[in-house]
Amino acid sequence: MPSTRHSVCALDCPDACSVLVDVDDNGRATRLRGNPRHPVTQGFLCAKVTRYLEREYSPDRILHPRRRIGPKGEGKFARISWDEAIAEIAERLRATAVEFGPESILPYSYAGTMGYLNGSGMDRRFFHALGASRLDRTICASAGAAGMTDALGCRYSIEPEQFRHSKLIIAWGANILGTNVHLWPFIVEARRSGAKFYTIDPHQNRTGRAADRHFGIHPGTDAALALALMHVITAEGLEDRDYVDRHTVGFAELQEKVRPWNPQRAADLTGIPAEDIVALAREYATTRPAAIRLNYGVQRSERGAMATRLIGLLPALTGAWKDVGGGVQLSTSQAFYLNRHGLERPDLQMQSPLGREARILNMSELGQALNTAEPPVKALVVYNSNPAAIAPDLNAVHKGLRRDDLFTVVLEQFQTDTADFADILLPATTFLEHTDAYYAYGHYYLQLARPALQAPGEALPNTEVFRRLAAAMGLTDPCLRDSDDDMLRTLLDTSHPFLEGITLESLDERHFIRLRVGEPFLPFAEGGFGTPSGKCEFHAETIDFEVPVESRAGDPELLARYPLELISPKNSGSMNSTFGYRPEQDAETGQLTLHPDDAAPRKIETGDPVRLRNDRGECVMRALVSPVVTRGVVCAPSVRWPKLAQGGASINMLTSRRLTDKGGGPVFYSCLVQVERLD
Ligand SMILES: Nc1nc2c(c(=O)[nH]1)N[C@H]1C(S)=C(S)[C@@H](COP(=O)(O)OP(=O)(O)OC[C@H]3O[C@@H](n4cnc5c(=O)[nH]c(N)nc54)[C@H](O)[C@@H]3O)O[C@H]1N2
Ligand SMILES: Nc1nc2c(c(=O)[nH]1)N[C@H]1C(S)=C(S)[C@@H](COP(=O)(O)OP(=O)(O)OC[C@H]3O[C@@H](n4cnc5c(=O)[nH]c(N)nc54)[C@H](O)[C@@H]3O)O[C@H]1N2
Ligand code: SF4
Ligand SMILES: [Mo]
Repeated sequence: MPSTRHSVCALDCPDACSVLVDVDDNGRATRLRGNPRHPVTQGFLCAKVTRYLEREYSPDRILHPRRRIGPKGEGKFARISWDEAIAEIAERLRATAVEFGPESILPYSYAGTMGYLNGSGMDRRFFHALGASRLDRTICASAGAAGMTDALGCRYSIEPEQFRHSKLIIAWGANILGTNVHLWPFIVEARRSGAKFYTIDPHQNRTGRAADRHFGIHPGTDAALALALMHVITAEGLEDRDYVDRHTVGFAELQEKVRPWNPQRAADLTGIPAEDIVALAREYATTRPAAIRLNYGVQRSERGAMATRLIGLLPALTGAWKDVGGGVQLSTSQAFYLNRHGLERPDLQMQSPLGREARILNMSELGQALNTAEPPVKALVVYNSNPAAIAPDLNAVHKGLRRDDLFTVVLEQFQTDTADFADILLPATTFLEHTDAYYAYGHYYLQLARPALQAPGEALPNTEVFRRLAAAMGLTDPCLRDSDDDMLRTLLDTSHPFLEGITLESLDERHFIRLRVGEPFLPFAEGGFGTPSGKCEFHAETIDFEVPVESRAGDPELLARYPLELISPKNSGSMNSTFGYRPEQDAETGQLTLHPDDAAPRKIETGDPVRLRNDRGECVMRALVSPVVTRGVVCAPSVRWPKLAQGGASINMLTSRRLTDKGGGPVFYSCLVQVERLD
């Protein structure tokens, strides 16, 4: 009988959709649909995942374990059995730990799946029990998390469903139509009731083109804009006096701090005219409810944490948190107070041969970790990630991955650039094929998915691979033998009130359950900030502003050689590098948008091949000349598969190893380059 099964989209996307899988008599899926009952999914999926069955049943899936037979990076492999693969990995890891110490082993993973078990479950237990190096998972959001925590003492956000009540919505470094499409229907609803929708972005992408107003800001200058908005709000007495008095600390000092930030000063830095800044400040402070959708674009620059913090302070000045449909949304993930300690078992490090907490290596500095760390990294285990495409300063990363004395294991679904560097390559299941529980960073529903489809070939879930490795290495802690359901029960074993009453049984029955955050969730309507005082603490003494070194106002010597600001934001048709093998995806990520005023002196026209370069590297793309980018900015949608690009080089050959002001994040969008036409 044809049937419909439930799943959850596991991709690294705020929407975390509830998915329905139509299955035919033979257990083969015929269609994926958005669950109409889920309040945020609302019955539709994005274009890329609507087509996910092509990926699921692709002849290019990795179906069996493989051992490398050619040089590293070439991608030549021979099939081996699971027993051989596990035995060989166990033996190599054991020998490496004995010779160089367990910290010479490094796991490397990110959010290929947002599932708890396959993302941070048995893998963490395994590496903790070994005493392997720990990985600081900073590649995406850590600067923003640090900035928001500085602002609010925690990271609660307003929820998508509330946007329908807003009267002014600002997408600040947020490409909603491209990366967060399930927020859009709520914005459409708000606009039908008269709301205005503005975007603040150096690139007027699809979202910006659909806005009532677009503010084309210079990259990395958002803090200056936020300071000037505060200047106008406080100078004109537009703050919410009652809210400020009752729920904030340090207003007088803040007012003093922002006094020098007159609109003209911010205009010079941001490129947004002073009168527009004044008008925006007035409108923002006097429109209720006012919502800011701040996504992660702002924090991928050198001063990204400070910018996030200052934007995060705005609703405390205007009292926007009091309103349903008012406040800021960056991420909702913090409210998922599950038992991560029990899931990940960091305490196992103490019983490991290391006997203490292992060192932490920052994933955004993978190039340094592989080339210069002491003690050296001798074994690398990669899963849920494609570092050979997505990491900054990619030439250094490739150099490290090519080392002959590095033993590399990769768990993958597809033959990515990273897979090409593997010594042993293991076939991984997709989210349609394994059990997992899912948090979200764009809504407040916890979800559970059971396998909807049978795994093809010999593909295995990450959980099972690490279970087998633990057994082969003679690791004895009983938690290393836990089943997926055992791990789920541990994960749900928490006394936090937001999780009250949520059990494995109720999740199995209902598939998604709203956290008990209240409805609507108004985290700071009555104060309740995550600070010692419970108030929003402005801490004006720690507010400062610096322009990024790599920007038009930055290092003049660098600017003379590399006069264009490169941003490499998300593509619309993929998920970072996940669908990079699709030809139309390769075309999208192979295109560089330049402003006509920057193209003309370089004699570049649409369709021309162009070379981008800086001191770190170069790559070749195809030009699209258009005023949708701010003058002086070039935009390369990311992330392309390097091996599909000319010379094996994509945009991350140019991005910097520098880290953000806080949080240790990468500065993908603070990057100076030169562009020239290729003849
Ligand atoms: N289709 C699709 N969806 C995705 C992804 C994908 O690759 N493709 N990736 C997923 C992931 S991993 C994440 S983290 C989220 C991210 O989702 P977003 O944060 O929305 O994505 P970004 O493209 O990183 O940045 C958003 C916007 O910030 C702009 N921007 C760049 N620099 C600046 C700046 O200095 N100031 C301002 N104001 N704006 C700036 C960019 O032009 C972009 O339009 O999306 C997720 N969803
Ligand atoms: N230039 C530039 N670089 C960027 C960014 C940018 O905006 N510009 N964005 C950055 C950001 S925000 C992020 S989050 C990172 C993303 O970096 P990654 O998390 O590495 O991103 P993906 O390209 O989504 O790769 C995920 C991989 O995991 C695999 N995978 C999926 N599910 C599973 C599973 O269950 N098991 C196993 N073993 N594998 C699985 C997929 O096949 C895919 O190859 O990229 C960063 N890099
Ligand atoms: S990628 Fe995002 S929008 Fe698309 S189906 Fe998955 S969760 Fe939904
Ligand atoms: Mo991300």
